[in-house]
Amino acid sequence: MNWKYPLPRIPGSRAMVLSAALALTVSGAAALAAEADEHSGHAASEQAMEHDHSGHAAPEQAMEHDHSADEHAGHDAGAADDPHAHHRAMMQQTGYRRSEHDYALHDVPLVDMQGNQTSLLAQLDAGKPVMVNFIFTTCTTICPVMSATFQQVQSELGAERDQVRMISVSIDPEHDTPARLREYAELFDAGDQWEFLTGSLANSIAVQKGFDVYRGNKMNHEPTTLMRKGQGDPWVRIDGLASAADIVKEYHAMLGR
Ligand SMILES: [Cu+2]
Repeated sequence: MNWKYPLPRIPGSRAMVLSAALALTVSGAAALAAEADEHSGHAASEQAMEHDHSGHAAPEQAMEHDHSADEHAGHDAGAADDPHAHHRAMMQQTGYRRSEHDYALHDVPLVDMQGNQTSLLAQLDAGKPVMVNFIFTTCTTICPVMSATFQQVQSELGAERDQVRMISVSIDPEHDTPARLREYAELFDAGDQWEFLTGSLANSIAVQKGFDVYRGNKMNHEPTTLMRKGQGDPWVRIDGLASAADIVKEYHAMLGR
């Protein structure tokens, strides 16, 4: 284990994320969230307000009506209501579900964390196996866990990491600027093989819909990891908070070794 701690103000957070990724605890994630908020300089009140502009109307949102109502009720009352109940319940689930899919993906314009114009297919069809997840940097629930899991995956892969391309797509691209994504990538020691992508909100949603992970509201997003051996191969979809060991196991199975 060679975790670095580049951010002295949050010495405990990395360990918390890691332990959360292995044995999820609500308190650990909550503590991480609080510390991450502190680091990013976003007061809790600002974050609560963000729930508002995450409410991009969509058909799916109707199904989450109760959840949304809770979120809005929580704005004035501070933390009285729990907008993260959905995710907390999810984080207490163990195991994951594996399935295979052929997604008809369109070549959506995106922006990488250096600010360069790129596109979904340019990122995916780079002649390497790919792993994809969806995150937003101010998420205080499952995204820190998923990012810590990717961090641990790259660590477990060791030198083999150079053969895979790991991609995290922001589902809050209006907030997740390239600079913000670089900061986030550094927090998780992202190696050269791990790219973070942003772009317009419409394009982020298009990518999410392409992978059937769009849930109408960033607060409702689910922990899903997708991987593909190569162009033309099926996508292996991992639903649930799989451990790094599980993801590496599925990755190796997908490669056929
Ligand atoms: Cu999240």
